[in-house]
Amino acid sequence: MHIDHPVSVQTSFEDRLRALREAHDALIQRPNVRVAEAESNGVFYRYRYPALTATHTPLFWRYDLNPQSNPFLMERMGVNAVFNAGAILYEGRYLVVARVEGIDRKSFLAVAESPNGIDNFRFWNEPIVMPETDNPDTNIYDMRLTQHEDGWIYGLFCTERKDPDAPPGDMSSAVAQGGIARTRDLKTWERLPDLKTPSPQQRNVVLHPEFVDGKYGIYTRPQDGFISTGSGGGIGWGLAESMENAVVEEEIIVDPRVYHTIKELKNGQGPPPIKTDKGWLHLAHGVRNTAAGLRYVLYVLLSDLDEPWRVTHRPAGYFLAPEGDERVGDVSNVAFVNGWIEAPDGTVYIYYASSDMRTHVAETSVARLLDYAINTPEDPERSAACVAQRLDLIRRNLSMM
Ligand code: M1P
Repeated sequence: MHIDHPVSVQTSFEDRLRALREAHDALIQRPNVRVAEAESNGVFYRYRYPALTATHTPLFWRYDLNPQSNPFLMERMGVNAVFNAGAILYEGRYLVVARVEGIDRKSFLAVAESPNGIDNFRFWNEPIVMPETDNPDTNIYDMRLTQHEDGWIYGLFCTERKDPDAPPGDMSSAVAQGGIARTRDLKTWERLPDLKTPSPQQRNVVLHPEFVDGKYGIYTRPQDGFISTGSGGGIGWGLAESMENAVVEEEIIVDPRVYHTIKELKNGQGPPPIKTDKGWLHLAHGVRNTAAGLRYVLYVLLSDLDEPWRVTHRPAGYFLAPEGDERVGDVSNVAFVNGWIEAPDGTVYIYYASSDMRTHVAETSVARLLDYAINTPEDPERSAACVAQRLDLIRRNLSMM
């Protein structure tokens, strides 16, 4: 009979701890590598390794490191995934607020910091302690960070609670709403009341960085149910007088769902838009249904500088779709984004997540994104028109050869 001795000897515990620490340090310190020129479409560059995974979380979040209470040095509280990260350049530091999902399925939010925005992401010692409202959240996730011109950093996130009207035995029906908190240092957070809108549910709610007509501009995603947007027509927009009691009385649709496109089923604003001299650059996600389930991809929009709710350019199709290993995870075939950072030199780091598992970084620039947004043809919505569009490109190219 094999007897598994609880370690028995202190050195075994120490050896195992040393091995875990060495592996963890090596992971955190591994330099990330931008893909080769020919592996990029020129619009953006992927990096070879994920920027953040469950394994990047500190050992002391997962293990009881006391040999007396954990003689086998077993993981006590595992982490399942690190994904859907908000991002901000804070006092010159590259910070993301990641959605960390425990193996108990509950998500919480935690700051990880990198010296360069690409690699060496290290979590701060403690996750964010997000105060609850009178109606406690069951789950919180997907924070969008906005440095607002009022001086606060706002974190808007999804708060999910069990549907109080769910019939007995229904353990799935839930209600999603826009949670709001603000901070000055990303350490101490003040929770504000959830956003109120005319829509039954909300997810993917994002605060515009500047006042519009003296009010707070808020991107919304009206939805009838927890999963299905139902009659919710796309990415919405509304104004709120204050963030201390944020109410959007009227929602308009700024980017609708469209038949036979990458956003036929659902869409949602990603991070807060980036201001440029040609308009506001937006990154969003679009969802379509397939025989293999939902497919989430990222797309770009450009909107008017003075009227950010008025979209001026809609490049056709997706900007980034999950590929290779990115396509596999707890929710496969998903690319999702809620964070990007514009560096002082105009480089843009996009923190996208794959398949609800891990966080990646892609690199582009404001100049490239503007060129892409302005010069990529819009979707003409019919095969024949798409062929005409492509023939135009082919013939112009051939005429130069
Ligand atoms: O599972 C994919 C994504 O599903 C939701 O996004 P949406 O509301 O657009 O369907 C979110 O729960 C998101 O966190 C998740 O990544």
